[in-house]
Order: sequence, then structure tokens, then C-alpha cells
Amino acid sequence: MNFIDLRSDTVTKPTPAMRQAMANAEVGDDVFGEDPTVNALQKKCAELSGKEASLFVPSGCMANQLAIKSHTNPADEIILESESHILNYETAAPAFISHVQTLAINGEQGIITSEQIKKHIRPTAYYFPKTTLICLENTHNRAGGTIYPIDEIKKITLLAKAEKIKLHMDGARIFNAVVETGISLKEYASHFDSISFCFSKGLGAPVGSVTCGEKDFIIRAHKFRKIIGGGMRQAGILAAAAIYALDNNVERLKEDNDKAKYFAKEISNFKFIELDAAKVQTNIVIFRIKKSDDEITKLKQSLKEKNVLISDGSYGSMRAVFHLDVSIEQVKEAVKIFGGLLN
Ligand code: TLP
Repeated sequence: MNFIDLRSDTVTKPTPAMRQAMANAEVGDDVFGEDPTVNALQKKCAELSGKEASLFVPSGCMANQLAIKSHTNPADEIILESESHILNYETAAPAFISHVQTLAINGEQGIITSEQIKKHIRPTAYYFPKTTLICLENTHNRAGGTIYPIDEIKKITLLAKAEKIKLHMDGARIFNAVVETGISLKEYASHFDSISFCFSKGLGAPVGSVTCGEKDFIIRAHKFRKIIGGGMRQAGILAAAAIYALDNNVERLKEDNDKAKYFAKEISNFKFIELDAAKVQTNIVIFRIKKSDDEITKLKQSLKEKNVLISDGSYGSMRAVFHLDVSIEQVKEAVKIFGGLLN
């Protein structure tokens, strides 16, 4: 069945060319540090991000959690936005793995400001937890793919430096922001102590993410990766897909952002859709359907019967994500189907 699968950009499948690159990969035992393709990928990501080193990991969750673990000590406090992926979809891992407390700040479309953060940094007193890390998400998933304004990032960096607090970016979809703003990965990363990004979303690789930072940070992350069972052996097969993705699939993310904007603009005209299309910045569209819960459940079934898949957003919203496995023709078809059901 050829679904128009808009549930996530994680559903993308490796193309024949990517599979060929994987099949041709030279491999070795990466737990011994001997996989040449993993080493090449890590070198490439360090160079691209302007950091000293990087570490290839199985998932975006692991990339974030290793960063938290490596930047903090138990009983520290970390600041994040209340709709962030780390807080909502990583199964309380900061508590479980790092034994830290999370302090959530409500953002505007996923963006928290330096002024807001400043108010929440703990003063020094033995009875307060110590604020040691701030995590920002760019682009912001639950806010609908919003891009962190670079000027706000710069202000937060100044604050974090002055307060000797580390700064991590969950950049799972950072390249969707890069192609939209023209701001390079290196420029974004220069404002953070660590940055993670995913190969298995819009970049189209089957598995894998990376976390980048200075050498000491990566040495710690490497050890913790082993502790939580993330040491991989002939992972070069996966790293080859990631290298292929970086070489071939970054620029084309602009097409995904454009498909999302087109879709949003079209469906926002429909009677039963609540959506401000002007707010869509990258490849994620979050919208509401002005119908009862029961009707929405039936509607999702009807969409599925017509081969369109979408996912739930937060608080009763719906989410459609655009990626390399949906063509513009399929997007137009999805708009038609939405129109038939919701206009
Ligand atoms: N996001 C997934 C789901 O977990 C919601 C999706 O379909 O969008 N950071 C951000 C901002 C993410 O959106 C995701 C995945 C991750 C981290 C985690 O990546 P994985 O799934 O590789 O662990």
C-alpha cells in the first residue's frame, strides 16, 4: 500500500543509492574505535559543527541524554522549555539516567527568552539545586517546527557563560533550520557547549544521531554511551548512510519545508481546520480540527482508508510532517482528500 505517510519524518526509508553506500562501507569494531566509517562520520560532524569531536549514537534520545549526563552531576537542575522533546518524549530519562531535576519554562512557540531563563537560575545556597545546564530545541517539534531566533540564542549564550552554565541544543532537525535561515550548523553550534542532530529524520538515514562538543565532553559521553549499552560494533554500515545523508540530503530539506508551507496554506482555508499557516516555518504542521473527539477519531480512520496517515500533536492537535518520501504530487493529493473531508 502506497500511503501518504505524514506521521513523521522518521518514517523515511533509505534510497537505493544510500543502501549502496551502506553495502560498500568499510567496517571494523567501533567499541575498539576501529570502524573507519564511524570514525570518518565523527570527524565530519566535528568539522561541520566546528567542535573538537563528536560521537555517533543510535538515537536522538540517546544523543540528548548523553549530553545531559555528561554536563551535569546528580541533584543538579536543568532548565528546558515545557513543550520540549526531552521533557515530553524521553520517558523521564534525565531523572532516570542523570538524577537531575528538570525546571520547565513555558515558551512562546517553543522559544524561551534569556530574561525568562535568568529568573530561574538558582542563587548559590546549599539548599538550592545547582543550575548546571540549559537545553534548547531547534527546530521545536511540538511547537510546529519553529526556528530558534539567532539573536535570542546569542543572549542566552551570554547569560549561560556569565553564570557558568552549560548550553545544549537538541538539534534533531537543525538542518531544516539551516536551509531556511542560511545560518550554518557551525554558526548555530558556536553558541552551544554541545549540539545533537539526527540522521534518521528528514536526512533519510535508517538509524543514528550524533552529539558534538569539546573533547572532554565527548570522552565523558563515550563512556556513558558504553554504560547504557550504546556501544555498537560494525556500525560503519549505519555511519555510511549518515555520511551519504550529509552529502546528499541536506539542501533538499528546503523542499520539505516548502511542502509543509504549501500544505498549511491550502488546508488553513478549509472550514473545519484551525491553523495559522503563516506560523509554519519548517517541515512540521500542527493544526486543530474543529470537530468532536469522536468525529476526529472517525476522520483519522477515513484519512487512513484514503491512504493518508497523520499523527496526534499535543493537547488534541494533529500533526503532519513533510519529508523526502512524500512528493509534491502526494501533498496535493493529501490536500484534496483533506478538502473532501473537512471543507
Ligand atoms: N521525535 C519523534 C517523536 O519522538 C515525537 C517525531 O516523530 O517527531 N528531539 C526531537 C526534537 C525529536 O523530534 C525527536 C524525535 C528526538 C529528539 C528523538 O529522536 P529519536 O526518535 O531518534 O530518539
